[in-house]
Amino acid sequence: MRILVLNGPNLNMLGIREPEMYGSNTYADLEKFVDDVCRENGIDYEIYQTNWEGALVDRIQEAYGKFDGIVINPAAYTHTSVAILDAVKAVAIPAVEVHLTEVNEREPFRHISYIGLAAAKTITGKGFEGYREALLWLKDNL
Ligand code: DHK
Repeated sequence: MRILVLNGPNLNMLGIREPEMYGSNTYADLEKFVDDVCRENGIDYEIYQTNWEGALVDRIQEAYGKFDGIVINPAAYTHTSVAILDAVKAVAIPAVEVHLTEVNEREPFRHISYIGLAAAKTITGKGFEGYREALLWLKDNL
């Protein structure tokens, strides 16, 4: 089983950005966390972060025929991107949406999720643990 883990804009700033909201762990820490979970559970994976919407669309399209599941935190594009929603629908690869923070308890514009319309599951507010839950959910349900 191959899982693609995608992270959107500003997640590369973890550890620096709004630590009271996102915590003090860095993006490198998140990469290591995902690596540890995948190793422990025999999951073959790739992880990719970009600040560019089109790059996320490209990676989702390129996953067609190569990956069995997607874990995606589109970050701010969650709330704006029809293009990312359409890409996930186009490849029809089961996707789990993850957010580090509890988006539904933040500003109203963060309550809207386009990707959520195509996601098999949504996990919010659990920090890095949300990625573990997403990876294991895909492992158990694919
Ligand atoms: C990350 C972001 O960068 C925000 O734009 C989203 C999400 C929330 C998160 O909780 O992981 O609104």
